[in-house]
Amino acid sequence: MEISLERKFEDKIAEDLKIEPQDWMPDEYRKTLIRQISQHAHSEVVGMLPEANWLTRAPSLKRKIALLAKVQDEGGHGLYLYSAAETLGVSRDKMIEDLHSGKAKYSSIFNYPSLTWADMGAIGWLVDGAAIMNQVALCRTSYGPYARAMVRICKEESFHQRQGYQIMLTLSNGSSEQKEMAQDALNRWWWPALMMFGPKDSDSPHSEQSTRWRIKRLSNDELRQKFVDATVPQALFLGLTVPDKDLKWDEKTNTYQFGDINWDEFWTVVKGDGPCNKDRIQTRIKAYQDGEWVREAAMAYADKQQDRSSKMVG
Ligand code: FAQ
Repeated sequence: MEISLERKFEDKIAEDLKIEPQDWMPDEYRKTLIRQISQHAHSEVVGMLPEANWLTRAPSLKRKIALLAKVQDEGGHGLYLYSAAETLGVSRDKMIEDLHSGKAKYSSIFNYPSLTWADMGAIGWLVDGAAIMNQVALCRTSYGPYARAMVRICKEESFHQRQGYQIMLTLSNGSSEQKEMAQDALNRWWWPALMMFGPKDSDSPHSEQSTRWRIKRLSNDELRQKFVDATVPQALFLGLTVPDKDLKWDEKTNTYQFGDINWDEFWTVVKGDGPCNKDRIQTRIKAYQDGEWVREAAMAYADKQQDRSSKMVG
């Protein structure tokens, strides 16, 4: 019985069909998806914080509206992703508890501070740019609810990337102080953006199995390379310098070769000792506690609605 279910699952994967919540799936496949999707959801929600920091200081009403819409979108992405993870049998409360206790991860990138307005440009351009590179590939991931959430998320992320690039373009064509601010933001966000794709393939414990199950469609290194190749010409167009002395175009492979990533820094941040890790989690815990009354009111309203409709049926 079990063998034929497993065979059916493997056949679906081989035929590139989607696995749906009601389908049988190996426990490890379910666990891997819960881990990845919940971490992805947490990244979207914690990822609201560096930009929220600048909402009250946006330089114009137009910029403020665009940034506010972007930050709200990220919260929405978190919600789609928590819902996708819930279809695998994990509760939202459990996922949030794991985030607050430090058991669950979220993207390393959100543990860096946003120091100037130019960081709003760099985050949209580089962080959303890196996120899209990964998420476009995830539109073809094997688990149906995750793949479908990604399609909508990618559409919104591409607007985010453009609003960030547009800020960088304005600053790069502005006064010398503004151009310096843009360069400084690129200097600080470039390497952390490359780290977003995760450890080198040779040091990535989950890659082999996730690739076999078609959860991952491109490897960490493949996605990182695609990001570098797409982004370096954008930096050149801005007249900015990518902070990598080893960066060079390779005629043979038609790709940019780039310098070594500081993996010690990456693991320090992932393990909880980055510049803002503690602050980010404390802020999330406080926001969750402050929102208790909203959740209670929403649940009371939902219960009342249910009461009313069961009375009407009765
Ligand atoms: N940060 O074996 P692998 C966004 C962990 S969304 C922290 O390679 P895997 C939108 C990894 O979890 C950004 N931890 O793992 C936005 C694992 O630890 P574990 C988020 C990392 O899963 C923009 C260990 O290292 N995107 O930015 C990181 O096969 C602007 C070994 O690694 C996603 O989550 C990292 N960077 O591949 C929002 C995309 N990298 O779990 C607001 C979905 C690795 O065993 C503003 N996720 N680790 O304890 C994925 O594609 C994959 O999970 C990877 C990692 C590629 C991130």
